[in-house]
Amino acid sequence: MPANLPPDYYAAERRFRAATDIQEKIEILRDMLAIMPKHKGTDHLQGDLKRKIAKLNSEAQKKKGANRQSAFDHIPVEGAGQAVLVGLPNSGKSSIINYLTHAHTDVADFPFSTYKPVCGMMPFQDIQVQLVDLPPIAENITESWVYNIIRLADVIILTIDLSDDKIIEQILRLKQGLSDHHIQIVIRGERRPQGPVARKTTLLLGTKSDSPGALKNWNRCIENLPGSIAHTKISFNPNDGLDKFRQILFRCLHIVRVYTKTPGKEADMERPYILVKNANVWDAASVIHKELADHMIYARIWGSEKYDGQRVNRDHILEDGDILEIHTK
Ligand SMILES: Nc1nc2c(ncn2[C@@H]2O[C@H](COP(=O)(O)OP(=O)(O)OP(=O)(O)O)[C@@H](O)[C@H]2O)c(=O)[nH]1
Ligand SMILES: [Mg+2]
Repeated sequence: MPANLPPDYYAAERRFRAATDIQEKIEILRDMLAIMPKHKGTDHLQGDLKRKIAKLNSEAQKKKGANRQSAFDHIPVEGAGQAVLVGLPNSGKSSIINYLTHAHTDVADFPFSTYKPVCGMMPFQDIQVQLVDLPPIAENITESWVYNIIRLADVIILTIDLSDDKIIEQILRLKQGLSDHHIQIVIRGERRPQGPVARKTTLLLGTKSDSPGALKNWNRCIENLPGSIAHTKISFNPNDGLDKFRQILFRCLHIVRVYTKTPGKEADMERPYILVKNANVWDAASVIHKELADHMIYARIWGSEKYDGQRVNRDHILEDGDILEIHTK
Protein backbone atom coordinates (compact mmCIF):
# COMPACT_ATOMS: atom_id res chain seq x y z
CA MET A 1 0.00 0.00 0.00
CA PRO A 2 1.48 3.43 -0.92
CA ALA A 3 2.30 5.78 1.94
CA ASN A 4 0.62 8.88 0.36
CA LEU A 5 2.44 11.40 2.49
CA PRO A 6 1.26 15.04 2.60
CA PRO A 7 3.53 17.96 1.50
CA ASP A 8 3.97 19.04 5.18
CA TYR A 9 5.72 15.76 5.81
CA TYR A 10 8.30 16.36 3.07
CA ALA A 11 8.86 19.92 4.30
CA ALA A 12 9.54 18.56 7.81
CA GLU A 13 11.87 15.95 6.34
CA ARG A 14 13.89 18.71 4.64
CA ARG A 15 14.12 20.59 7.95
CA PHE A 16 15.28 17.38 9.61
CA ARG A 17 18.12 16.94 7.13
CA ALA A 18 19.27 20.52 7.70
CA ALA A 19 19.04 20.33 11.52
CA THR A 20 22.23 19.88 13.54
CA ASP A 21 20.97 20.05 17.15
CA ILE A 22 19.79 16.74 18.66
CA GLN A 23 16.83 18.27 20.47
CA GLU A 24 15.71 20.06 17.30
CA LYS A 25 16.00 16.81 15.35
CA ILE A 26 13.84 15.02 17.92
CA GLU A 27 11.17 17.76 17.73
CA ILE A 28 11.08 17.53 13.92
CA LEU A 29 10.82 13.73 13.99
CA ARG A 30 7.92 14.04 16.44
CA ASP A 31 6.27 16.50 14.01
CA MET A 32 6.78 14.07 11.14
CA LEU A 33 5.21 11.29 13.18
CA ALA A 34 2.22 13.50 14.01
CA ILE A 35 1.74 14.62 10.39
CA MET A 36 2.03 11.13 8.91
CA PRO A 37 -1.32 9.45 8.14
CA LYS A 38 -1.68 6.27 10.21
CA HIS A 39 -2.49 3.26 8.04
CA LYS A 40 -0.95 -0.02 6.90
CA GLY A 41 1.06 1.72 4.17
CA THR A 42 2.93 3.87 6.73
CA ASP A 43 3.49 1.17 9.40
CA HIS A 44 7.07 0.62 8.36
CA LEU A 45 7.86 4.34 8.16
CA GLN A 46 6.27 4.98 11.57
CA GLY A 47 8.47 2.27 13.08
CA ASP A 48 11.53 3.86 11.45
CA LEU A 49 10.72 7.28 12.89
CA LYS A 50 10.10 5.87 16.37
CA ARG A 51 13.43 4.04 16.33
CA LYS A 52 15.18 7.25 15.25
CA ILE A 53 13.51 9.24 18.05
CA ALA A 54 14.42 6.59 20.64
CA LYS A 55 18.05 6.59 19.43
CA LEU A 56 18.34 10.38 19.47
CA ASN A 57 16.67 10.58 22.91
CA SER A 58 19.12 8.09 24.34
CA GLU A 59 22.01 10.00 22.71
CA ALA A 60 20.70 13.26 24.14
CA GLN A 61 20.50 11.70 27.59
CA LYS A 62 24.05 10.36 27.32
CA LYS A 63 25.42 13.81 26.57
CA LYS A 64 26.18 15.34 29.92
CA GLY A 65 24.67 18.81 29.57
CA ALA A 66 26.17 20.51 32.65
CA ASN A 67 23.54 23.25 32.79
CA ARG A 68 20.64 20.92 32.36
CA GLN A 69 22.00 18.64 35.01
CA SER A 70 22.10 21.26 37.74
CA ALA A 71 18.81 22.86 36.67
CA PHE A 72 16.99 19.57 37.26
CA ASP A 73 18.82 18.56 40.41
CA HIS A 74 16.17 19.46 42.93
CA ILE A 75 12.41 19.56 42.76
CA PRO A 76 10.79 21.43 45.65
CA VAL A 77 8.07 19.37 47.33
CA GLU A 78 4.53 20.61 46.84
CA GLY A 79 1.42 19.32 48.57
CA ALA A 80 1.44 16.48 51.09
CA GLY A 81 4.52 14.69 49.74
CA GLN A 82 6.59 13.80 46.70
CA ALA A 83 6.58 10.45 44.89
CA VAL A 84 8.92 9.83 41.94
CA LEU A 85 8.17 7.45 39.06
CA VAL A 86 11.10 5.10 38.54
CA GLY A 87 11.10 2.36 35.92
CA LEU A 88 12.64 0.90 32.80
CA PRO A 89 11.99 2.58 29.40
CA ASN A 90 8.38 2.39 28.19
CA SER A 91 7.05 0.97 31.49
CA GLY A 92 4.14 3.42 31.69
CA LYS A 93 5.50 6.18 33.97
CA SER A 94 4.35 9.19 31.94
CA SER A 95 0.88 7.72 31.46
CA ILE A 96 0.45 7.87 35.26
CA ILE A 97 1.11 11.62 35.23
CA ASN A 98 -1.30 12.14 32.33
CA TYR A 99 -4.16 10.13 33.82
CA LEU A 100 -3.87 10.95 37.52
CA THR A 101 -2.82 14.62 37.51
CA HIS A 102 -3.69 17.72 35.47
CA ALA A 103 -0.14 17.93 34.11
CA HIS A 104 0.89 16.73 30.68
CA THR A 105 3.97 14.77 29.69
CA ASP A 106 4.76 12.91 26.46
CA VAL A 107 3.51 9.32 26.26
CA ALA A 108 4.77 7.20 23.39
CA ASP A 109 4.92 3.55 22.38
CA PHE A 110 8.71 3.73 22.05
CA PRO A 111 11.35 3.99 24.80
CA PHE A 112 13.15 7.13 26.08
CA SER A 113 10.29 9.49 25.35
CA THR A 114 10.82 11.32 28.66
CA TYR A 115 14.04 13.30 29.01
CA LYS A 116 13.21 15.89 31.69
CA PRO A 117 11.27 15.81 34.96
CA VAL A 118 7.58 16.70 34.83
CA CYS A 119 5.58 17.28 38.03
CA GLY A 120 1.86 16.89 38.51
CA MET A 121 -0.41 17.09 41.55
CA MET A 122 -2.57 14.03 42.19
CA PRO A 123 -5.72 14.71 44.20
CA PHE A 124 -6.38 12.22 47.00
CA GLN A 125 -9.45 12.89 49.17
CA ASP A 126 -8.76 16.37 50.65
CA ILE A 127 -5.04 16.58 49.85
CA GLN A 128 -2.74 16.61 46.82
CA VAL A 129 0.31 14.43 46.32
CA GLN A 130 3.11 15.50 43.98
CA LEU A 131 4.05 12.93 41.32
CA VAL A 132 7.30 13.39 39.39
CA ASP A 133 7.84 11.81 35.97
CA LEU A 134 11.48 11.01 35.20
CA PRO A 135 13.51 9.60 32.32
CA PRO A 136 13.85 5.82 32.54
CA ILE A 137 16.57 3.90 34.37
CA ALA A 138 19.01 2.56 31.79
CA GLU A 139 22.60 1.56 32.44
CA ASN A 140 25.17 4.11 31.22
CA ILE A 141 22.42 6.37 29.87
CA THR A 142 20.50 7.75 32.82
CA GLU A 143 22.09 10.99 33.96
CA SER A 144 23.11 11.56 37.57
CA TRP A 145 20.50 14.29 38.17
CA VAL A 146 17.79 11.62 37.88
CA TYR A 147 19.29 9.75 40.83
CA ASN A 148 19.69 13.01 42.77
CA ILE A 149 15.97 13.64 42.44
CA ILE A 150 15.14 10.04 43.44
CA ARG A 151 17.37 10.33 46.50
CA LEU A 152 15.43 13.36 47.78
CA ALA A 153 11.91 12.05 47.13
CA ASP A 154 9.59 10.82 49.88
CA VAL A 155 8.54 7.68 48.02
CA ILE A 156 9.66 5.73 44.95
CA ILE A 157 6.94 4.32 42.71
CA LEU A 158 8.72 1.46 40.96
CA THR A 159 6.87 0.79 37.70
CA ILE A 160 6.97 -2.80 36.47
CA ASP A 161 5.59 -3.40 32.96
CA LEU A 162 3.20 -6.36 33.24
CA SER A 163 2.92 -6.70 29.46
CA ASP A 164 6.51 -7.95 29.57
CA ASP A 165 7.11 -11.52 30.78
CA LYS A 166 10.52 -10.71 32.22
CA ILE A 167 9.22 -9.41 35.53
CA ILE A 168 12.00 -10.52 37.83
CA GLU A 169 14.63 -9.19 35.42
CA GLN A 170 12.91 -5.80 35.45
CA ILE A 171 13.01 -5.63 39.25
CA LEU A 172 16.62 -6.79 39.43
CA ARG A 173 17.75 -4.27 36.80
CA LEU A 174 16.01 -1.46 38.62
CA LYS A 175 17.39 -2.52 42.01
CA GLN A 176 20.89 -2.75 40.53
CA GLY A 177 20.61 0.58 38.70
CA LEU A 178 19.54 2.29 41.92
CA SER A 179 22.05 0.57 44.17
CA ASP A 180 24.88 1.55 41.76
CA HIS A 181 23.87 5.08 42.75
CA HIS A 182 23.59 4.35 46.47
CA ILE A 183 19.82 4.10 46.61
CA GLN A 184 18.12 1.11 48.21
CA ILE A 185 14.46 0.33 47.76
CA VAL A 186 13.23 -0.74 51.18
CA ILE A 187 11.91 -4.30 51.22
CA ARG A 188 11.06 -5.43 54.75
CA GLY A 189 13.04 -8.52 55.65
CA GLU A 190 15.87 -7.73 53.25
CA ARG A 191 19.37 -7.11 54.59
CA ARG A 192 20.55 -3.51 54.91
CA PRO A 193 23.55 -2.89 52.62
CA GLN A 194 26.86 -1.68 54.04
CA GLY A 195 28.09 1.86 53.48
CA PRO A 196 26.21 5.10 52.83
CA VAL A 197 22.93 4.45 51.11
CA ALA A 198 19.62 6.31 50.80
CA ARG A 199 16.90 3.87 51.91
CA LYS A 200 13.63 4.72 50.19
CA THR A 201 10.08 3.68 50.95
CA THR A 202 8.89 2.05 47.74
CA LEU A 203 5.59 1.17 46.16
CA LEU A 204 5.90 -1.60 43.60
CA LEU A 205 3.43 -0.79 40.85
CA GLY A 206 2.49 -3.27 38.14
CA THR A 207 1.48 -1.25 35.07
CA LYS A 208 -0.61 -2.18 31.98
CA SER A 209 -2.51 -4.81 33.99
CA ASP A 210 -4.97 -5.05 31.07
CA SER A 211 -2.31 -6.72 28.88
CA PRO A 212 -2.59 -10.39 27.97
CA GLY A 213 -0.73 -12.48 30.56
CA ALA A 214 -0.44 -9.53 32.98
CA LEU A 215 -2.10 -11.31 35.90
CA LYS A 216 0.17 -14.34 35.59
CA ASN A 217 3.21 -12.06 35.38
CA TRP A 218 2.04 -10.05 38.39
CA ASN A 219 1.47 -13.12 40.56
CA ARG A 220 4.91 -14.40 39.68
CA CYS A 221 6.37 -11.04 40.60
CA ILE A 222 4.70 -10.99 44.03
CA GLU A 223 5.61 -14.60 44.82
CA ASN A 224 9.26 -13.97 44.07
CA LEU A 225 9.76 -10.86 46.15
CA PRO A 226 12.65 -11.24 48.61
CA GLY A 227 10.55 -9.70 51.43
CA SER A 228 7.45 -7.60 51.98
CA ILE A 229 6.83 -4.37 50.09
CA ALA A 230 3.74 -2.24 49.37
CA HIS A 231 2.40 -3.25 45.97
CA THR A 232 -0.55 -2.87 43.63
CA LYS A 233 -1.32 -2.89 39.91
CA ILE A 234 -3.09 -0.50 37.55
CA SER A 235 -4.35 -0.12 34.02
CA PHE A 236 -5.50 2.88 32.01
CA ASN A 237 -6.99 0.78 29.25
CA PRO A 238 -9.59 0.46 30.75
CA ASN A 239 -9.03 2.28 34.05
CA ASP A 240 -8.53 -0.20 36.85
CA GLY A 241 -6.96 -0.12 40.31
CA LEU A 242 -6.59 3.67 40.42
CA ASP A 243 -8.32 4.24 43.78
CA LYS A 244 -6.36 1.47 45.41
CA PHE A 245 -3.13 2.91 44.00
CA ARG A 246 -3.93 6.36 45.45
CA GLN A 247 -4.72 4.84 48.86
CA ILE A 248 -1.58 2.73 49.03
CA LEU A 249 0.56 5.65 47.93
CA PHE A 250 -0.96 7.75 50.73
CA ARG A 251 -0.01 5.03 53.24
CA CYS A 252 3.54 4.92 51.86
CA LEU A 253 3.95 8.64 52.51
CA HIS A 254 3.76 7.97 56.29
CA ILE A 255 1.79 11.11 57.01
CA VAL A 256 -1.31 12.00 59.01
CA ARG A 257 -3.88 14.72 58.39
CA VAL A 258 -4.87 16.76 61.41
CA TYR A 259 -7.76 19.25 61.45
CA THR A 260 -8.00 22.15 63.85
CA LYS A 261 -10.75 23.61 65.94
CA THR A 262 -10.98 26.80 67.98
CA PRO A 263 -12.78 26.42 71.36
CA GLY A 264 -16.53 26.99 70.95
CA LYS A 265 -16.39 26.83 67.13
CA GLU A 266 -16.82 24.20 64.42
CA ALA A 267 -13.71 22.37 63.25
CA ASP A 268 -12.06 23.51 60.01
CA MET A 269 -12.42 20.39 57.86
CA GLU A 270 -11.31 22.15 54.66
CA ARG A 271 -7.57 22.33 55.13
CA PRO A 272 -5.79 19.61 57.11
CA TYR A 273 -2.30 20.11 58.50
CA ILE A 274 0.07 17.45 57.22
CA LEU A 275 2.34 15.87 59.81
CA VAL A 276 4.69 12.92 59.78
CA LYS A 277 3.30 9.71 61.24
CA ASN A 278 3.84 9.47 65.03
CA ALA A 279 3.85 13.25 65.42
CA ASN A 280 2.42 14.35 68.77
CA VAL A 281 0.17 17.20 69.86
CA TRP A 282 3.13 19.49 70.52
CA ASP A 283 4.50 18.87 66.99
CA ALA A 284 1.10 19.81 65.57
CA ALA A 285 0.92 22.98 67.66
CA SER A 286 4.43 23.99 66.46
CA VAL A 287 3.42 23.52 62.83
CA ILE A 288 0.28 25.61 63.33
CA HIS A 289 2.11 28.43 65.13
CA LYS A 290 5.28 28.52 67.20
CA GLU A 291 3.61 30.64 69.91
CA LEU A 292 0.73 28.22 70.13
CA ALA A 293 3.14 25.46 71.07
CA ASP A 294 4.94 27.69 73.60
CA HIS A 295 1.70 28.68 75.37
CA MET A 296 -0.14 25.38 75.18
CA ILE A 297 -1.45 23.90 78.47
CA TYR A 298 -3.45 21.01 77.11
CA ALA A 299 -5.46 19.97 74.05
CA ARG A 300 -8.76 18.30 73.33
CA ILE A 301 -9.09 15.76 70.60
CA TRP A 302 -11.86 14.30 68.46
CA GLY A 303 -11.13 11.28 66.34
CA SER A 304 -10.38 7.62 66.19
CA GLU A 305 -10.23 5.62 69.41
CA LYS A 306 -11.02 8.59 71.64
CA TYR A 307 -14.16 9.92 73.13
CA ASP A 308 -15.17 13.29 71.70
CA GLY A 309 -13.27 16.15 73.22
CA GLN A 310 -10.97 13.91 75.28
CA ARG A 311 -8.32 15.91 77.09
CA VAL A 312 -4.78 14.94 76.08
CA ASN A 313 -1.33 16.29 76.85
CA ARG A 314 1.44 17.41 74.53
CA ASP A 315 3.06 14.04 73.92
CA HIS A 316 -0.14 12.36 72.76
CA ILE A 317 0.44 10.72 69.33
CA LEU A 318 -1.94 11.91 66.61
CA GLU A 319 -3.84 9.69 64.19
CA ASP A 320 -4.89 10.47 60.62
CA GLY A 321 -8.15 12.44 60.69
CA ASP A 322 -7.88 13.70 64.29
CA ILE A 323 -9.39 17.08 65.14
CA LEU A 324 -7.31 19.09 67.56
CA GLU A 325 -8.33 21.97 69.85
CA ILE A 326 -5.42 23.61 71.61
CA HIS A 327 -5.88 25.41 74.94
CA THR A 328 -3.31 28.03 75.88
CA LYS A 329 -2.39 30.04 78.99
N1 LIG B 1 -2.39 -1.41 27.39
C1 LIG B 1 -1.87 -0.45 28.13
N2 LIG B 1 -0.88 0.33 27.65
C2 LIG B 1 -0.37 1.29 28.45
C3 LIG B 1 -0.85 1.51 29.78
N3 LIG B 1 -0.12 2.51 30.34
C4 LIG B 1 0.76 2.92 29.38
N4 LIG B 1 0.62 2.18 28.26
C5 LIG B 1 1.37 2.31 26.99
O1 LIG B 1 2.74 2.03 27.21
C6 LIG B 1 3.54 2.86 26.35
C7 LIG B 1 4.59 3.59 27.17
O2 LIG B 1 3.93 4.49 28.02
P1 LIG B 1 4.68 5.75 28.69
O3 LIG B 1 3.77 6.27 29.75
O4 LIG B 1 5.17 6.70 27.64
O5 LIG B 1 5.94 5.00 29.32
P2 LIG B 1 7.24 5.66 30.05
O6 LIG B 1 7.64 4.72 31.14
O7 LIG B 1 6.95 7.06 30.45
O8 LIG B 1 8.31 5.62 28.87
P3 LIG B 1 9.75 6.39 28.80
O9 LIG B 1 9.53 7.81 29.16
O10 LIG B 1 10.19 6.22 27.41
O11 LIG B 1 10.62 5.66 29.77
C8 LIG B 1 2.58 3.79 25.62
O12 LIG B 1 2.31 3.25 24.35
C9 LIG B 1 1.33 3.76 26.48
O13 LIG B 1 0.14 4.00 25.75
C10 LIG B 1 -1.93 0.67 30.25
O14 LIG B 1 -2.43 0.78 31.38
N5 LIG B 1 -2.39 -0.29 29.39
MG1 LIG C 1 7.95 8.74 29.92
